[in-house]
Amino acid sequence: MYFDGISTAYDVIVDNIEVKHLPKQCNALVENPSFNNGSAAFWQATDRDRMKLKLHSPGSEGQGDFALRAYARDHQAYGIRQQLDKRCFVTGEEYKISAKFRLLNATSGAGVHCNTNDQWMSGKNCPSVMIYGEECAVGANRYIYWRFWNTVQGWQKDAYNDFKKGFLVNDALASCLNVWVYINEISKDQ
Ligand SMILES: [Ca+2]
Repeated sequence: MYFDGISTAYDVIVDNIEVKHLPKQCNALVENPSFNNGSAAFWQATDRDRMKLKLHSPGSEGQGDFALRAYARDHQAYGIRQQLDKRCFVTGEEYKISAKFRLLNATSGAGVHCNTNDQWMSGKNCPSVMIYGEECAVGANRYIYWRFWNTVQGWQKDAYNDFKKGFLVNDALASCLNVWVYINEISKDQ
């Protein structure tokens, strides 16, 4: 560790320098998954000026529990995202994504249906999850978009609905400089 580029006209005073090892958290890759402390830390709006994020209660555990609500979105592409620890993505490793989703009408706030048969952005598709890799050494245009469509049957409009998908890390994903998880491509009317 060294400092340079500081003018010799100044003295340099430093205190309490530490280099800490931050352990990889590959078993629970997503930080702050359940908003338990009433905090949305680690989560971002995909486009800060075109939508809003707010904690929402009841969460999936009922009253007093929190979930995160993305609303006032002016395009289907907008949603929430979190950057993942890309050191966890080693070729051949398997991950399981799980989440609980609700959909509310953007105007009335009432629960709404979606169609799990729609494995594309139909305007009626259920919430899905995307793994997005940036600046990858392998892959089309050096970006990876893996969308995991929601195929859970029997969507209940007035309840939290389970989402579960698995994926295998390949060389392309393992090569990316940054990896994000996105929840987006849901009709802006929901
Ligand atoms: Ca929660």
